[in-house]
Amino acid sequence: LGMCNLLFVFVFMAALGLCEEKSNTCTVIAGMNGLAGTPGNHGLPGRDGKEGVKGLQGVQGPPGKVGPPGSKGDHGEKCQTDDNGDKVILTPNGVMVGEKIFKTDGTTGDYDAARNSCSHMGATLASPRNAEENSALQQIVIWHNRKAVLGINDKATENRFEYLDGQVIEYTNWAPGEPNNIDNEDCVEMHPDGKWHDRTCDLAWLIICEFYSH
Ligand code: MAN
Ligand code: CA
Repeated sequence: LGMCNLLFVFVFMAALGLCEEKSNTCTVIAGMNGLAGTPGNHGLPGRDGKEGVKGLQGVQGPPGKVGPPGSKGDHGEKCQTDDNGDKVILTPNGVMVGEKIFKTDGTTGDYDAARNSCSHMGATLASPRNAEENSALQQIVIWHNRKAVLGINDKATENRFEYLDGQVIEYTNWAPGEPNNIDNEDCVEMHPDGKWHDRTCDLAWLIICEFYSH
């Protein structure tokens, strides 16, 4: 054994002897503070908080369902082709053919009333002067399903049918067997088929006037 080891053993044994001798009175010197412990477990949940402030308005939602169908609209304007293949603009109360406009307000009256009514509107009683005008006028007669009186008569001379200005008519569309003057008939009516019949002037007809668009 070297010197150093001998010394170590000596000191070690001496220390043991000391403590054995003085074990009842051994003073314990306070140690250093320990390290901090690990964090504790989570605590119990807290009580409910107060109600929060109102949130912001949300974004617009998706479009709603389709609504129910609307009510029926007014009669619109009808562009149609007449019996002769001519294009006419037809409304419930009027038809435009060439530069002429046939128009009714739906009222009825005898020949004198019809003539006066049209005159008051700055117009004349409807007088179709060709097949195109005749079929255009016919559309209104069909629409109202009422015979109309024409601005044509043979009041002055029997069987000499003339327009309101006194000129002899240049176009006719008599029904078969007409005019027959069966009752001293000086006035002319149009039926829904577009054909003409001479009749007495005191009947009640649909009043249709003619205007010029220029
Ligand atoms: C029938 C036909 C016409 C005539 C009328 C008169 O309809 O004979 O020609 O104008 O009767 O009521
Ligand atoms: Ca007749």
